[in-house]
Amino acid sequence: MNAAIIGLPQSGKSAVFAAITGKVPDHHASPEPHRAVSHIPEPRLKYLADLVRPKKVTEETIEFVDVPGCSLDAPKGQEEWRHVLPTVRLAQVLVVVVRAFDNPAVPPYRGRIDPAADFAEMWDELIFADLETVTNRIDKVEKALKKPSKTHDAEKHELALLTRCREALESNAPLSTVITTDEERKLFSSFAFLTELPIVCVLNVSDDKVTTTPPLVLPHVAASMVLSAEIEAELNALEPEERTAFLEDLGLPEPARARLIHTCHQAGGMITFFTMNAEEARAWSLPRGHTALEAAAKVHTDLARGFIRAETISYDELVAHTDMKGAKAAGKVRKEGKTYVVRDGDILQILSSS
Ligand SMILES: Nc1nc2c(ncn2[C@@H]2O[C@H](COP(=O)(O)OP(=O)(O)O)[C@@H](O)[C@H]2O)c(=O)[nH]1
Ligand SMILES: [Mg+2]
Repeated sequence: MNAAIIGLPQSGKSAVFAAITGKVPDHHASPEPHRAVSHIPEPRLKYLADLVRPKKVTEETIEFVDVPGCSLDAPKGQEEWRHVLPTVRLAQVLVVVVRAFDNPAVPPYRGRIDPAADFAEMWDELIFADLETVTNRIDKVEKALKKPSKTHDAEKHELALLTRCREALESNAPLSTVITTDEERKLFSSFAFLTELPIVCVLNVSDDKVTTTPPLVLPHVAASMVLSAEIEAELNALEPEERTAFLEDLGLPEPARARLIHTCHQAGGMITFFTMNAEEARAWSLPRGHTALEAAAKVHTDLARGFIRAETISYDELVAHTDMKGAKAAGKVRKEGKTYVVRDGDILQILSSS
C-alpha cells in the first residue's frame, strides 16, 4: 500500500518523509514526487520468529511518497499542484502535514503559523479538485442523456449519484460520506476521487512542544497526531542504545515513526496477519473484512485454489500459551473455513490440496 505526504510548502513534508523512510529527498534536484518503502515495525513478528527460528523473516512494507509543496495562490503553484495530482490520486492514504513549528531560519508560508487554517486550505484544494471532476462528469452525462441511447437507465442512476456528490462537496463534505457501497466505489473508481481517501493529519510542532500540544480536532479525518520532525531526525541519527535515553528525556514513549506508519496502515483499512514455518515467518497486510480464502490467495494462488482450511490462533492467545504446542494442547487452535473473516494478529496455517 501507498501513502502520499501532502501539505503546504515549508510544512515539513520532506522532513517527515525522511523521518519515516530514512531517505532525504532533494527537491532542488528534482521537483517530482519522491518514493521510498518502509518496513512496518512489527514486534509480534519477532516473537513468532523466536519461536520457530525460520530461515527468513519477512516484514510487511508500506510505500511513502513525498509530494512537493505548491504555493497554491500563485498560478505557477496551481500548475505544479495539477502536475502532482495524478500521483496523489493513486495513494490509498493521504498524510497531510501541517506546520506548527517555529524556525526563524524558515519563514512560514504566507507568514503565518496557523495549523487549522493551513489544514483548511489543503482540504479546500482536495474538495475543489473533486468538484471539478464531478462537474465535468455531470456535463458529459447530461449531454449523453439528451441523445437517444439504450443506456439511459445507467446514466440516470449515475447522474443521481453525481448530483449527491456535488451537493456534498459544495457543503465541504468529502465524497467518502456519499460513496459508501462497493457498487458506488466501483462505478467511480476510474475518477480516483481524493476526498474518498482516508486522511491522517500530522501536526509538525517545535521540539519543546511535542508533549504538550494536542492533535488538531478535525471532522472526516481518520487520525490526527503530533510529532516533531526535528526530534525524529535526531532520533534517526542516534545509535539504537542512545535512543531510549533521548526519548525518556523528552518524555516520549516511542519514536513517532512507528506510530505514523501503523496509523497509515490502519487508516488505509489494513490489518496484519502472520504465517510461520521453518522456512519463513512473515507478516502480511490484508484489507479489513477479508476472508481466510483471500488471505490464502495473498500468500499463494495455489493455496487458495486447493483451500481446505486455515488453522488459526490469535497472537495474544498464542503468547498466553507460550507456543503452538501449548496452544494446541489447550485446544486454542481453531479450524476455520474459507469464509472466516481474518482478524488483526491472527496466525494462519493454511492447508491446501494443491
Ligand atoms: N525547527 C524545525 N524545523 C523544521 C521542522 N520540520 C522541518 N523543518 C525545516 O523547515 C524547512 C522546510 O521543511 P521541509 O521538510 O523541506 O518542508 P516541505 O516543503 O513541506 O517539504 C527545512 O529547512 C526543515 O529543516 C521541525 O520540526 N522543526
Ligand atoms: Mg519538500
